[in-house]
Amino acid sequence: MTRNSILIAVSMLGAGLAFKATADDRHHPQTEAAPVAAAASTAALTEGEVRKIDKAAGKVTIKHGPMPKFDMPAMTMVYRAKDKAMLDQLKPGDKIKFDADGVGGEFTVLRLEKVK
Ligand SMILES: [Cu+2]
Repeated sequence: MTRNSILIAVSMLGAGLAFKATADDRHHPQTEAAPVAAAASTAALTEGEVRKIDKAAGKVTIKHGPMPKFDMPAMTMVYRAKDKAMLDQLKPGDKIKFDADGVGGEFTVLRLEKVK
């Protein structure tokens, strides 16, 4: 379900971009890279489920879907929270979407939102 919805979102973006590129091409051929970057950041949000929270350590265990950015398959792993306050609103079992990156050698959640 995760993979399919990402694929659908990406192909919809692709269709939109193709249309835009065609319309703008003659005047601004050098701007093509900008929409691609926007698409990448949209696709970077990964779906996951909170398994465990360690507020004292600022860590959260997330069962997440595939993360193409890290060439990572679906798995359960521990992330550091960029900001410990991010963990206040979470409890085990919550469904989330999040963005993560390697910060100081640790996988770190930069941003997350609960999925209703
Ligand atoms: Cu992982």
